[in-house]
Amino acid sequence: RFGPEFAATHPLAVGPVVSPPHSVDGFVKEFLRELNFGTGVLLSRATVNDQYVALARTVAHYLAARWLEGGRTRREAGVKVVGYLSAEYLLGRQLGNALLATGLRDIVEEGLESCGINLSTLRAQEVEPGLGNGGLGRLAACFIDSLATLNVPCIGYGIRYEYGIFRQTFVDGRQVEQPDAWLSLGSPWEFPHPEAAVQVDFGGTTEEYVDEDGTPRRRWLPSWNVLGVPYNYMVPGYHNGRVNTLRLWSAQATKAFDLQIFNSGDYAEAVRAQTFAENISKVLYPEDSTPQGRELRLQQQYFFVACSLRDFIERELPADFDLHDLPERIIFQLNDTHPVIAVPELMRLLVDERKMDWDEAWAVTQKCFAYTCHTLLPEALEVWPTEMLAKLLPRHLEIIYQINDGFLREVREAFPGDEMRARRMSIVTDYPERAVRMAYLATVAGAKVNGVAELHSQLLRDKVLPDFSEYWPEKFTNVTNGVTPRRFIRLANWNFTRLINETIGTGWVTDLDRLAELEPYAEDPEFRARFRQVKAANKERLAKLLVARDGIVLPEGHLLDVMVKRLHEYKRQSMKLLHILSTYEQIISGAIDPATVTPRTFVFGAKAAPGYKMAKETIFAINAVAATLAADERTNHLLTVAFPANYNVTLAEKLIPAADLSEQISLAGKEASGTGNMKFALNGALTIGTDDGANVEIRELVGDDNFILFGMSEPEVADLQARGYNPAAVYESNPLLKRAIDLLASGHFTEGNRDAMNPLVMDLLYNDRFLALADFQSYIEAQAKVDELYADPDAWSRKAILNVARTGFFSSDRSMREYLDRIWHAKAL
Ligand code: NBG
Repeated sequence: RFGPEFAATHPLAVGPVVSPPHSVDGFVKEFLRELNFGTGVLLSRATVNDQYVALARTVAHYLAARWLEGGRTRREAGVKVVGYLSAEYLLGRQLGNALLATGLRDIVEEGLESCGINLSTLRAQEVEPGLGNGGLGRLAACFIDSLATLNVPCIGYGIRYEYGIFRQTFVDGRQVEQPDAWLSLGSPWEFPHPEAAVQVDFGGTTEEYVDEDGTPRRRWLPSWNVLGVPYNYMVPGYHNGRVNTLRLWSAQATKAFDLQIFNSGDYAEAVRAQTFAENISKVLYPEDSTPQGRELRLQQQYFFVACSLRDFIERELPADFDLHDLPERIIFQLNDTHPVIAVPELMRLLVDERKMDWDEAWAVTQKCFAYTCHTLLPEALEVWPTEMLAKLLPRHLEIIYQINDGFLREVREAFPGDEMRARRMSIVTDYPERAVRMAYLATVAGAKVNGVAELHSQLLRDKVLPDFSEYWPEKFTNVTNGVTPRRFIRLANWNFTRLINETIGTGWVTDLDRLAELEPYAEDPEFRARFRQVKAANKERLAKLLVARDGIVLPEGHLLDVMVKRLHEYKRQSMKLLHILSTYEQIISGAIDPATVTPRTFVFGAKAAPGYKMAKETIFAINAVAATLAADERTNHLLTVAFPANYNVTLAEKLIPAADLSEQISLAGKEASGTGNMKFALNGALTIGTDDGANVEIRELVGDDNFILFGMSEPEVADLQARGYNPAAVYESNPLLKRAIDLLASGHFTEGNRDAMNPLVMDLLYNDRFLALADFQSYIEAQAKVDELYADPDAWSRKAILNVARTGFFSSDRSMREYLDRIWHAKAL
């Protein structure tokens, strides 16, 4: 029975693979089998972690059946695949999402109960894979979720960091970073394939040689290498049977250690090469939007794209595939500049290794890539010194020069005599040092270039890449970001989900525009009352969590005002703090009657990059204010500041559904899009925000009456900066602001120690790069309007419901459809 015949025909060998039965009995059998034979323990002796691992593995079996099938049908159909290249994926916990995708939740809950196990206890055991910093990484996770749900074949490629984004703790109010050892208990969601490891070369030199046909060619003679081991993760679609792949690469030494040196007793030296190699995927760089140009980072970038291109070409395509047709089978999306070194790598594969003609290879390459820019901050646009490239990737540097030569030839032909333009557009710059501008390389190579919100795409065209958009207007486009409704409404906000389902059915989960059907219910007092019950229940759930997690007590009945995002000056957490300080100062100085103050709890969640001084000073200030306010009997029933440490996806899922007010207060023209803003609106919070990023589109959709706008517009900002901005003068001229800052500087929050607040105070007064003082008055007035609106619960909930009903546009399913139609030209299977 088990001869060659079996191997060639039986479903167990070639598929279709059958999933375990979807029944309580079927599940319990699988679960116990996994616990016994996968984990090697008896239920009677199993720890919570054993149970969690066995459960995760069991659920993974159900998914794997579909995964294997999907991979097979995709390869057979020979369709175009989206290769999402991203250095970050901020996935969040996997178990809840897998249960949702498979529809197994109720079966699992009942089955576990019959074993005396509580599902929520096991869910709480999961450590989230924090393989990203913030919006960019979370966006990648939302996108792959949507592609799976749209039944579009996609392989997400990235890095399996051994340590993800650091765990934030506070010591005396200051941020202290702990390594994120997310793998210390193992990860039941990954499928390692050490046998499929790919070699990645680095260093060395290049040389010219003459090939068999007598053609002179160049080749790379690298000096060292590492192995990339693929770890596969399943990315399930929602209730559609599709499971895509996320393939994360882990670096390993090609040679574990030197036995000769080891035997001679120098143990450290014997493993040096191994340690060096494995450093490449050791830890995520913790800078959000402001990367430091470090050599290890370039190693990481090249490492994962080299693995990914090889993987796709050699393992996903038939052996005899003609690479001239590559654009029919793959589109690589460059998630910011981090993976852009893939461009010269593909050229090297085609020209050096496959001996394709340069021009043909360039034509192929230009069709295989598209580039998304996620920032406007000049310091965030990656630039690699040619010296570093020459040392690490000498052949790639030559290829970049050759690409640039060809491109500049084109530019000079198109604009004869305009040498300044050619210099401005050159991929290689000489100032302040000779370096490669990765955004330019991506723009030249990419079939399309997009920004992530209307305003951002416009500023990208007009301010960051004006010469390029003039030259190639049709290359530039916008795709406004989105978020997955599965994780951020359906999973995170079950209370609200139930209400929505009862009102308009369940179709919205995969068709978020249908939230529009809620619009008439905004006028229904009973629906509004139920909406308020949902908020109250979510606040209660959050309060329970924060007591247990952080020992933070949330007062009842407060307006919940939330600002969660990375700590960055342009996002202006310090302006939020000034609002709190001003309110507090006015109460204690007797300027306002406490009875007129709307009781508010301000929640912050924010990690600062470890080397970002001013961001860390801001964290210290928030914590100091939080502590002082908590102890002040005059105000603590009215104003509470809560700053739970280590904000992450798991906490976001509890915080966002509880929020009344969403703080989106970046300086206009600085936040490319924001995606938290979308999650809050979709969960029924009102936004107080500037005209920045996707706030603009949120406001347009929900209407001016349902959005609290303040602050300068982007042209006004540009204008003020051109005229010369003097924060100290604003401070002198605004008594409210002056009193707030004076109080901060007075030592009131630091037991009389004035020096402690000095860095922040001085920066606000004499630098204030992001014009917090300039927008302060407008912000305070907008906050007063918030209080006024909140005083009428019915009117407030009406606005909140309209926010939900009108923001279905911000589903990442919609974003993905736009990429598919306008950029990728790929289809659902
Ligand atoms: C971030 C932007 C956000 C945006 C996300 C996702 C980087 C470089 N950019 O505004 O700051 O929402 O990308 O597009 O992290």
